[in-house]
Amino acid sequence: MSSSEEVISHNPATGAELGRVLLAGDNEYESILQEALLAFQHWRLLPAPNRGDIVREIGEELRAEKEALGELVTLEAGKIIAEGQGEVQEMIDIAQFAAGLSRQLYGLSMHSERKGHRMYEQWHPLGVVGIISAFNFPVAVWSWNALIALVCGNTVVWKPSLKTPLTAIAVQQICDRVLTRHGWKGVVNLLIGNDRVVGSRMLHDPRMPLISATGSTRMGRQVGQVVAGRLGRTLLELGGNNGAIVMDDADPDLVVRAALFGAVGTAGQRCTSLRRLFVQRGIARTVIQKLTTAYAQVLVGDPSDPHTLMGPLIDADAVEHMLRALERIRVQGGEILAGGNRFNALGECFVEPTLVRSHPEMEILREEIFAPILHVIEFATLDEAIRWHNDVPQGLASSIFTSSVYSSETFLSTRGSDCGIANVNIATSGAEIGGAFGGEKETGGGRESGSDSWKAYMRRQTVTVNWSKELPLAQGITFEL
Ligand code: UN1
Repeated sequence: MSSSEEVISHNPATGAELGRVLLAGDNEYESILQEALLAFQHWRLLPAPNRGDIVREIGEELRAEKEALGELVTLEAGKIIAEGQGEVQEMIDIAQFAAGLSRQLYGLSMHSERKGHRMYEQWHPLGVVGIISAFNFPVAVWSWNALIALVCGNTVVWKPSLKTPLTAIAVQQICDRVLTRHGWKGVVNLLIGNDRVVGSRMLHDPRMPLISATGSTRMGRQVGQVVAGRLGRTLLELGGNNGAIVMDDADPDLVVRAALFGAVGTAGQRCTSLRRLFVQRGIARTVIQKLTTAYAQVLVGDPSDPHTLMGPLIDADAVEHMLRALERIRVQGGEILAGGNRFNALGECFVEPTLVRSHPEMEILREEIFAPILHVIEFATLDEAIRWHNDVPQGLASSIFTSSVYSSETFLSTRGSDCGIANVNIATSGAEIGGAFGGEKETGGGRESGSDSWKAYMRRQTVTVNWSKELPLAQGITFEL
C-alpha cells in the first residue's frame, strides 16, 4: 500500500512552512529497492575508476550548486551561512577523495606456503547499501557514505531525517542529473519515509547487506540489534559526549576560541560538539572569565544573516529538551554562568548558548544533551581529568589543550582518551574528511569518511590460485590414496 501521509518541512528560524513531501509507503519501498538491486547488477561491472569519474562529476555539480544548496541547508536545518556552505564543501571534498580512492581499492598479496601457488585478497562491492541520516548534517554525512559506497561498486538507498527532506531531494536531483547523463538509473535512490514503514523495512531486509546509520544511541541500538538479528552489517555513528582537557600551560585565548566553536557552533547540535570542558585549577579562573565574556557576545539570530554565530535549534521539542536538561543541571548542583534561557523574542526555536559550572559527580554529565550547553569542570591532575573524561558511555571526539609534550602524549597514549577522535590544541568538532570518522562505546564503533573506511562498504575475498601441476596441502598435511 502506498502511504498518503505527508511530512511538512519547516524553517526552524521562522516557523514558516517550506514545503510538503508525500511519504513513501510499502509500494515505493519495493519499487525503489528493485531498481537499486537491478542497477547493482550493472554498476558493479563498471570499472572502479569509471565509477570514480562519475562521482567526480557529482562533486563538480555540487561545487556549481554550493551556494544554493548551502542556503537550503540554512533554511531547512537552521545552520548559519558559513556552516551551510561548509557542509556542502564537505560533500565536495569527499567526492574528490572518493574519485581518487576509486583507483586505490587495494588488496594485499601474500606469499603462499605452497609451491606454485599464488595468494592474494580482492575487494568486491556488497550490493545495495542503506543509509539513514540525521537532521544535523542533512547532506554531508550522506555523502561520506554514499560517494564512497558508490566508487566501491554499490548502489545506495537513502532514508534522510524527516526534519530535512528538502535538502535530500535537492541532492538526489543533483545526482540524478549526472547519472542520467551517463545513462544510469537506480544507482542513487531516495526514500523519504517514516521509521515504521521505510526504516523498519530497511533494517529487516536481507537484500540490504549494510545499513549505515547516523543518529542517537537509542536509534543505533535498535538498528544494531535488528540488523544483527539477520546477520547483516551495520556502520553506526551515534551519540557523542565530547570533552576537552585544558592544562595550566595552555594558551587561554586559543582555548576560548576553540571552545566557542566547539560548543556554540551549529547550536551545539553536532555529534562532535564540545559538551564538557575540564580545566586545570591554575588556569580555571582565567578561562571561565574569558568564556563568560565571550558567551555574552555571541550573536544569536537569523542564520541567514552573515553576522549571526548561532541560529535556532532544529525544533520546539529540542528547545524543551534543553530547558528540561537545564532544570536537572540546577537540581544536581550546576551553576549557570551564562545563558540558560530561551530567546522568545527571536522565535520558538531560539535559545541562549549556555555555560555551566559543574562538578564531576553530576549524573547528567553522562548524557548527550543535543543543545548548546557547555559544562566547565575544574580538576587538579591530568590523571584525574583523563579519568573523568573517559567516565561516560560515549566515545566520539576528545581534545587536550597544552604546550607540554608529556601531557599531550599521555592523552594520546593507551591510558589517555578512549575516543575515536583525539585532538591536540583544537576543538572536538570540525573534523576533516580525510580521517576515519567515528567513535567507541555507545558511539557505535563505526568509521566513515576517510582513511580506509571504504573497507566497510566492500567484502574481502581471499584468493588462492594453484598454477602448478602438484597439489601440496597447507600445514604440510599429506592426504594420498
Ligand atoms: C555529525 O555531527 O554527525 O567533525 C558529523 C565535524 C563534522 C562532522 C560532524 N565534520 O564536526
